Amino acid sequence: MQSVSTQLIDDVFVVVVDNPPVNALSWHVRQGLHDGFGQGLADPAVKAIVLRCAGSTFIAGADITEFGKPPQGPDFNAVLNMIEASDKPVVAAIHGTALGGGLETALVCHYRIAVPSAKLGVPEVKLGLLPGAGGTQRLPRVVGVEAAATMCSLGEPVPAPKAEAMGLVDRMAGENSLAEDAIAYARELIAAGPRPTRERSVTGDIAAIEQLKAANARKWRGFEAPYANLACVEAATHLPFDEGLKFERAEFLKLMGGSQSAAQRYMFFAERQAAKIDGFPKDLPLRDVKKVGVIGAGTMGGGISMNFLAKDIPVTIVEMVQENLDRGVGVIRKNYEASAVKGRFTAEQVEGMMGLLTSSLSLDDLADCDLVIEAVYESMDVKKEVFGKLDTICKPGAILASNTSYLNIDEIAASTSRPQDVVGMHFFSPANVMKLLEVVRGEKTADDVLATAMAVGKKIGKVAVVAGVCHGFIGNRMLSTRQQPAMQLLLEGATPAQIDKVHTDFGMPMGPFQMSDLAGLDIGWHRDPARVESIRDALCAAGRFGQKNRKGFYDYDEKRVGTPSDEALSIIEEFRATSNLSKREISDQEIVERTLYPMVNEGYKILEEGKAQRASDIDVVWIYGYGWPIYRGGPMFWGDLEGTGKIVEALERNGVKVAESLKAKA
Ligand code: 3H9
Repeated sequence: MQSVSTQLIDDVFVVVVDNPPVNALSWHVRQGLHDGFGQGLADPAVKAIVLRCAGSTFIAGADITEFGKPPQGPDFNAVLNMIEASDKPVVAAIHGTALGGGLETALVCHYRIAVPSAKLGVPEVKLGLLPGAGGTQRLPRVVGVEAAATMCSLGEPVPAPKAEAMGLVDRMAGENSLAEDAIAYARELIAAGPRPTRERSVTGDIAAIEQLKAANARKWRGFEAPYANLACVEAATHLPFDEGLKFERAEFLKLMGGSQSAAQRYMFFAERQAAKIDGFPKDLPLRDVKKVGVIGAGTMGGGISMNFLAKDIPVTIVEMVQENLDRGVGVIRKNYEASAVKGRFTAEQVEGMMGLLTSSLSLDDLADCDLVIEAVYESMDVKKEVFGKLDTICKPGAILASNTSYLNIDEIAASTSRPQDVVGMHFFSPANVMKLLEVVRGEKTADDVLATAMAVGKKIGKVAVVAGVCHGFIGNRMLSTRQQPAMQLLLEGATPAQIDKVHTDFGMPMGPFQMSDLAGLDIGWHRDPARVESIRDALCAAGRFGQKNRKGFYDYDEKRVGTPSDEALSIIEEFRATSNLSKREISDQEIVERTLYPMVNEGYKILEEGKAQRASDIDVVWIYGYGWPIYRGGPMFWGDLEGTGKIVEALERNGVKVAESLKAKA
């Protein structure tokens, strides 16, 4: 396989990597670099060397598909050491993204030239890894401890102009003249000669490392990789270079062999796989979406609108009452302004986005929209009425989407004369923040409507997943299999705090009862205080509605920080007394078995029924919609790690009907 070519242009030798789509460092690229540089180094006519890439990007990293497979081709570090040891100056010419092993390759080159649009970074931490080819040792020698620690532990790429200011890029090239500019630069450097990064000294203060840990303590809870990255950068400050490399290698191998990185690498591909619709050609023509209508200016409708406005897509938002419309538009503005204060937008951008928003009290104003998303009250009758009206108003070919989180899309579609244009687009609250979008495929949804809804999701920065019609689709359907046993455990003697802690220790952002309090306990409550048939009824009857009135399963202070509530506990005790259950000790393990294992089981049922295309889509839903810890890879991946045999045994012991496919796997 020939993925590296070379060329001698007068006295400058050019090595070109061409390994689409992202020029990853597959074994044949490492081989090609080894051979190409070998040739350039041996040739006395060569006075300087340029490394550049064909296609849309510089090397975007190691080839992740090779991880975990038997090694092939030359050792990457050996190739890098050979480049760094060159006695002729070596220039990396960077466009697109120089990421991970790609940036590490650029760091062994003695100088770096980049186009203004390029980005440079070490995103390994997002794969549960660290730069394992010298990045943690060379980066602090080029940009200093603080910048290196930040780049390694957060994994965010740096735009080329900023990289130049940091000293990571030495020279900016013209956006369209990189190849020539790099050769000219290399020629200029012949007199200066090589500048091996390993020989430079580390600058900066390690106090920055502790500051990063303190600032990100919450975000990094449960993660191993950010800390390992920082340990390596810190090692660079006190170990000789080769010792530092050994330290980095050992840390890298530890992470690579662990389950966190396996989960995060799996998610990298799962996320990309989710965008694919089985049986659809890649080039299926899509419908044009240039103007969007949103019905409902409440929390969901407002959040949904913000996604489109932020991508320069005009939105018409419709409400029934002027006061609600004004409030909804006001909230959108307030949210944007708050982001502007944090530096995410400029004041002009906020005005620009608000300028794209039209508000209206009439559905008639949606007549020219290409996509209309309904986000009204969760009632089948109300939704049917809205869709019936849309059918008479919207232009032919417009996509009619419902943001319902539970209801049957087919029934909604049947209230129109164009069920082929109807699809579910289920956003997660807050809709402008949460990355998940469940795209619900109705029985009659046209292929191009489904594909367009998925593409729209991608355009507005969501991870979109196809779901089939069933109660609660993928995410909420699995959620309910957790909520029911959690309630039952309360009756048997566990406390809300104990159950929630098991979930937060597992890595979830909140437990089942914290989530119920956030959503509101009175949602769907029958509103009859005399009718107490569940713990939820008892809490509502006592006026405990959740965070909204600072009393739910927990008591909340004015900052909405919850503490266990004696009153809630005694309401639970009283309710237990009306049942014939006696209180007993509940172990944390039992909580895992009874609340998490049923979710895995439900995932298998969803797959059996064809309501999700693949197991990894279910994992994507739980990671991006509900905050399942990415380092545990989602419920399906975690189920395999935990052991399907163990799960089946516990489910059967607890009287849960086990999915046939799960049984078969056990
Ligand atoms: C590393 O470098 C370790 C070293 O420190 C040490 C070693 C000792 N490998 O995202 P896209 C595929 S770790 C294999 O849709 P975009 C991807 O699956 C690595 N395949 O495009 C997809 O395939 P398909 C550190 C890869 O334009 C196709 O390329 N580097 C890799 O939206 C297009 O990808 C990273 O973590 C890879 N490294 O974004 C960077 N990367 O079409 C990871 C991509 O079949 N990559 N593919 O679905 C990215 O962040 C984005 O892909 C990138 C392009 C920004 C480059």
